[in-house]
Amino acid sequence: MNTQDYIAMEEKYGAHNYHPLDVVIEDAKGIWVTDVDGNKYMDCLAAYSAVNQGHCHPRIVNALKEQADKVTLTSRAFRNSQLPLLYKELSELTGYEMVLPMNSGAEAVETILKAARKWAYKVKGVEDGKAEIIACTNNFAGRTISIVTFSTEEQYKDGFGPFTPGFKIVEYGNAKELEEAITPNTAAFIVEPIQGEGGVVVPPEGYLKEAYEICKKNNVLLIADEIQSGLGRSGKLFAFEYEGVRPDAVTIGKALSGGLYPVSAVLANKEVLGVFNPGDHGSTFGGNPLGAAVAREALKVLIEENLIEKSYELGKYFREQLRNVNSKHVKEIRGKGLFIGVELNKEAGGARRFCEALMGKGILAKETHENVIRFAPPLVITKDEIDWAMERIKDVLLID
Ligand code: IF1
Repeated sequence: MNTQDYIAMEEKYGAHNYHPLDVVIEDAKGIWVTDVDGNKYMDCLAAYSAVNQGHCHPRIVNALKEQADKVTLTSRAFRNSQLPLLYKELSELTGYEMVLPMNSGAEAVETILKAARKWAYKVKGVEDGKAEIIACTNNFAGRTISIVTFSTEEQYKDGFGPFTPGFKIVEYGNAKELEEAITPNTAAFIVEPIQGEGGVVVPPEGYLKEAYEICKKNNVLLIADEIQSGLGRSGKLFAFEYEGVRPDAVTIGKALSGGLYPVSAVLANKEVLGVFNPGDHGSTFGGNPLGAAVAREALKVLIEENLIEKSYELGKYFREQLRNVNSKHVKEIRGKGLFIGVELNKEAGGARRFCEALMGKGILAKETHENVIRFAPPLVITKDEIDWAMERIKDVLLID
């Protein structure tokens, strides 16, 4: 079978809930992927930052294989020998007292929404059923009905009502609006320190610090959704570090497993995660030993291979090289670390055609929000490989 055969089969039997590029990947290693026709591409999306450690990192693959031959799933009705070690290692790495493990990012977000509401009732003293949570315009936090309730992307909500009450939206980057939206019933403010799907948007300097102070002043939990921006993507362990704040809770996922297994988690101190009592919340696979073993090794690779520092340094280099291309199409180049967005002018006709042209030159990148090309390769990329990519990106940005 060739590319077209696979595409025809996928289109025939699969729900059409995506519009992927017509590349059928069969093999992947590091930053390179190979399609079924033998064509090789540089992956500049890294599965939306789930493979920060590079595709099929040998150490993480081995951790998966070894654990798969021991025990993979016990349910949380019993204990296992990997989860306590993941808890300890995550707590020591991040400085948060407690961890609640889940599987997808959306489940981690749903978990912290529940914890924030329960904290509001049990700790803050908000009247039962009245808790409010504030989110930002252009957020992306997952696809469940409660999470799309606070999406500002109409398509993500269309046809999925009725929605979950208790959410408010404020403009991303606008601390004044946040302060005005807070009431005595406000439980939490959830925010991405850098918005991914929103178009790799870095908020104005000082915004997160101001939001943190407003939350502190009003006894409101600050939740940082670092599922995409976290774990080295921004050039720091967490993007919130650029503002020197310590959110009350952090959601992580994606690269927590290096792309080998769905693992996500909520990090917080006892005051927040201590609201859960046995039986309040959970999941069949949440905290399973296979995912825990994979996540432990994925974190070790991140630290031992200095991927966070590499993301910082090579991200700076990559953005400098992009700024040196004098393209009439480019409106703004932004991002932190290897989390880069190239926003195009409206006249450029949308980012999709540039992504298709990049694919023709052996680079896989994904457009976001119509006019932004996102460059977010695995953090194992080298300077030479960035130079290789830049030769091709330059040609594409200079097309008519
Ligand atoms: C899709 C977007 C990115 C996330 C943040 C939570 C989640 C995500 C900041 C939920 C997930 C994924 C979902 C995937 C595509 C991708 C995406 F385009 F949808 F918005 F990355 F920007 N918080 N993002 O970025 O995590 O439940 O997916 O594990 O749904 O198409 P998840």
